Amino acid sequence: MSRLVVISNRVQPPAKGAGGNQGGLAVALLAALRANGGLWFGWSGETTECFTGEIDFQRDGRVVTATIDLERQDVDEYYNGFANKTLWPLFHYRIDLTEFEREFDSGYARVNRRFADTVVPQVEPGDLVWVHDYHLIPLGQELRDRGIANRIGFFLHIPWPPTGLMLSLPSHRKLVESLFAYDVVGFQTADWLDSFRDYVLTQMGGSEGADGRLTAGGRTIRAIVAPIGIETAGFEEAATSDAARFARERMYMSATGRSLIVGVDRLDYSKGLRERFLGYERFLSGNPERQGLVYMLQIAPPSREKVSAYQEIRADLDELSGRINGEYADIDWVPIRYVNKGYPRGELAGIYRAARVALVTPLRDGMNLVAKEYVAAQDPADPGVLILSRFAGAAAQMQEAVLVNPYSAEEMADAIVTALSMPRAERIRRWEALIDSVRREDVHWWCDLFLTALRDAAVKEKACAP
Ligand code: GDG
Repeated sequence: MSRLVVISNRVQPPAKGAGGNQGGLAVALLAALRANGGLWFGWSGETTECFTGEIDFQRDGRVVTATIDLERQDVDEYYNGFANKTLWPLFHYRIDLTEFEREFDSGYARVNRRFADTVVPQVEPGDLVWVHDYHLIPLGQELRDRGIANRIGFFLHIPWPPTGLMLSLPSHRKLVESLFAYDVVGFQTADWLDSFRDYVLTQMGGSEGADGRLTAGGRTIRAIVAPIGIETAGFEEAATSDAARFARERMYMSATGRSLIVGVDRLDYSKGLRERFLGYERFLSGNPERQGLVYMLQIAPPSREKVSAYQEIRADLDELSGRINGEYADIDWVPIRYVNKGYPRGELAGIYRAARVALVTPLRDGMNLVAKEYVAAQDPADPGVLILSRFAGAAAQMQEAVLVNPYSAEEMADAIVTALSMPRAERIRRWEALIDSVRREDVHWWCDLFLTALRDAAVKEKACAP
């Protein structure tokens, strides 16, 4: 079987992440690499005075991680700049937060070139190369320019914006053209793929062939839908581990019989935390008889703290949670416990299991792994209820959740009442349908789906060559 070379912005050395605060993507990629064996290349998260291209290799079983340090200017222009001040807000439909700066463009291009220069000597003939996410869209083109003829795939973890929004990016054409250097381009949902296809057909004079093939500028790619899953078996196990049991006990003891409503999100404006707090407040004000019988735990570890929009949302949520607590709390009850730190995976699984309801209500989200983790962590005999935003990619696979419009405080308040009063039989029926797809379409299924498309794409192209 071909070796896998994964390239993503950040790399999680396997040893460091074990049992720790690893994000869903890190867990997913490690699972793929362990199954295939291979190399994971990316930024270390560290800065250096002058870029050297020196690689730090670490081996853990069949997985080798290879990381490079970047210059401060790279981090400012590429990571904080183009990736997180331009592409992230724009691709999450937040044009009001999108910043366009030429330095961001050039920093993004420079770092993609640096990644290519450094990784090219590590790529062996026959390797499958899998590039991840919006930080590295032009990397495939940079690899081709350096003579890499391997099969190269790209997976976008976040939404693809509608064409009208995409056009507001000054370098939109160049960015999309560079995607045609890949063999396969994967999206989380049919909605994001539709938006991409629309751009290609209406803005590039492209055409559509069979089997998801899109041609533009004389080049053909296969565009597919591959919804990412979680490592379900591992997560189900984590939910009954000692760490999980201990966390659950802690929750029960401190809850004194109250129902827990949980939210777990990186502190990010796309996750709809402000709207969630307002929805919960509407629930409290509209249902005074339920006050004191429930509480919300919102875990929100800070992220991207150098970007001002993230500083603003943090201040905003501090203020809002404080106001709601000030207004509704009693001497022995606080309606919102708002925690700005992360918890180890096992504990998180226990917290999910202790929760009667999960609020997963992003305003826009590529997929959302928390929704799947919550389902995987439930007690089959007495499962909790998932309230899920219609605008999360996960909604396409999780129709048995209680689906809500996160912009509507009333809908959210109604959904909380529905969830809290849902009879056990209905909770079990919905959960069984949800866990079925979370188990079937797990991270291994996702990897196989993408990598099979990538292997097939190359075979078909060779077969068609004159
Ligand atoms: C992008 C896309 C897409 C959070 N707090 C803790 C913790 N987490 C973990 C969760 C989950 C992960 O972080 C977050 O995953 P999401 O899917 O919600 O979101 P993004 O970080 O925005 O990721 C997203 C994803 O890529 C994968 O394709 O689903 O749409 O935006 O796994 O559990 N983990 C631990 N402690 C915490 O306190 N251990």
